[in-house]
Amino acid sequence: MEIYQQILNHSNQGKKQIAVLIDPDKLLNRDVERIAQDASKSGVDYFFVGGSLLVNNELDLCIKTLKANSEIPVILFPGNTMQMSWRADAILFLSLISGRNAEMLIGRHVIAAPYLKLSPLEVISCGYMLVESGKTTAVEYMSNTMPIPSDKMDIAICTAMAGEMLGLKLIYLEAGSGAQQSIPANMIEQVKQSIQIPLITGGGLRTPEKAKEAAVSGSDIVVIGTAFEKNSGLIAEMADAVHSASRIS
Ligand code: 1GP
Repeated sequence: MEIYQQILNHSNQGKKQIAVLIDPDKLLNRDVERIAQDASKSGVDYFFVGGSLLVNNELDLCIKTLKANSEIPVILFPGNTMQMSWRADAILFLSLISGRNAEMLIGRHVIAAPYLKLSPLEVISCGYMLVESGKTTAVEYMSNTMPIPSDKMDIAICTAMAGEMLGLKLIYLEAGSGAQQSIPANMIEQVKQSIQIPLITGGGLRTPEKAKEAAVSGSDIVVIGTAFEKNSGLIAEMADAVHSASRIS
């Protein structure tokens, strides 16, 4: 089954999913191997792979290692057009709809389109919304955009609604990797109630309690990266916490 269809089915059935974010620059290959094995044992649903800036050119190796150690689908989560690889299964085609930087809204997409057309990757369009989280994040700086203030619910809701009306298939509420404050629960709730398409949230989730809260509030996919970089032993607990928020039918 195509990955988007799987996300949609799970969302419709109230089954919560967890994605482990791998930033190839922040991990040694042996750490990627360990995370892949722990994630497989823990029932993790997806790997997201990417970073705001990759310096070490380890993207292909990283995906190869994930594929050799698990059967979990690998979805590119690119910080820029150089972060693409045919080894992955799918790509989040991110349009930064919280910002007003034309390059991030459509410019880079035009450049990437012919490559993606030729590739076997499943392309999943995604409205990417950066939310203010306490300090300047790498995404904010690299994208040269202003995040949505965390108390401006109406802006977040209307932005997500507009993204859905434009035909985007997912909405991603992002506090930024390593964020001081994760996305407020009431923002997740209100955005979820305003759209029909699946909702992804992430950034700054460090405990199983916070991960579960994000899922209970309405996230269909909860993304966690930094918390696992030093302690992949936490993956099982986080995965259980997210999955336990699923609606029982
Ligand atoms: C970043 O939302 C993800 O894009 C994950 O953030 O690294 O803080 O878990 P963390």
